[in-house]
Amino acid sequence: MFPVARVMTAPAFAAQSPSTASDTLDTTILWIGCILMLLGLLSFGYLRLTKATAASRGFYDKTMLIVATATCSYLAMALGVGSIHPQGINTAADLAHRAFIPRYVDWSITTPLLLLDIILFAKPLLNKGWEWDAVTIAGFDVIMIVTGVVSALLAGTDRWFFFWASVGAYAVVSGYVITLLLKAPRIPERRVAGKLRTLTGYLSVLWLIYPFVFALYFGGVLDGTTEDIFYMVLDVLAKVGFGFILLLGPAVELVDKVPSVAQPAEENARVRGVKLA
Ligand code: RET
Repeated sequence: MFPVARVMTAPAFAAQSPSTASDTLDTTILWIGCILMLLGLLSFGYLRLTKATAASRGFYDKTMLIVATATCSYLAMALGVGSIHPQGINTAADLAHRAFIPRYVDWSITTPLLLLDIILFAKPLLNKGWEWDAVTIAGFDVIMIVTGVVSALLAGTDRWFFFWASVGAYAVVSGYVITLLLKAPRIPERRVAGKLRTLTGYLSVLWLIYPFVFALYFGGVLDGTTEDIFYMVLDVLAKVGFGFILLLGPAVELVDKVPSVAQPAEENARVRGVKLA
């Protein structure tokens, strides 16, 4: 029903064309991304060694896993792996029209981990059964990325069906994060409540920019180099910036000590109508 676009890996045209100034700039941007992610990894490793407690170390480990994944993905992209041209390569302009597969593999691993960081940090707010909320939100997040890849690989109008499917999944994820943002003030420990507000607000604003970059690039408004710059800056802020906000200061060590403030009324609303034997 949806004809998948022609995927050409090494056509004669591409093999013969000399690399252009914008190719070199693209590669430089990807190397910068790789180095910044690596620096993030080293910094979080240092914080893990000097600051983590038995209860908080999971936050450090997840954050390190996130930037380690991104370091590999940026390295792969900088080395030219997995660049797919959905429309084929027939002219020089087609070379700039591509989707980097490592980018989407990276996002499908790291965005659920980022959400998990937020959900575990918000644990004092969460009702019984929150583990299922976490699975559901991570599931919608993976749907968001996978439909995003399909959208990137399709050409023509078919692309936009999947784009909107991805936006639908994004709305579920973002809606959940915003409920945590709104409930954050219920947490009595001021430093934990403040940090949760910052993390959820920061994530909500940054993640909102991705679909716009995607739509503007595939809609022909942004060129490949500008798209690369946007994604690199956003990725560094969403991973390294987010990691520093999460891990600096005492909040991550305190969250485990905060008593649950989950509201019994919300708990009851969920089980209303279920009779116990
Ligand atoms: C896509 C496809 C088009 C529609 C939507 C998208 C959302 C992407 C997001 C990505 C977040 C990435 C992060 C990476 C961290 O390094 C896939 C572009 C809604 C929200 C946070």
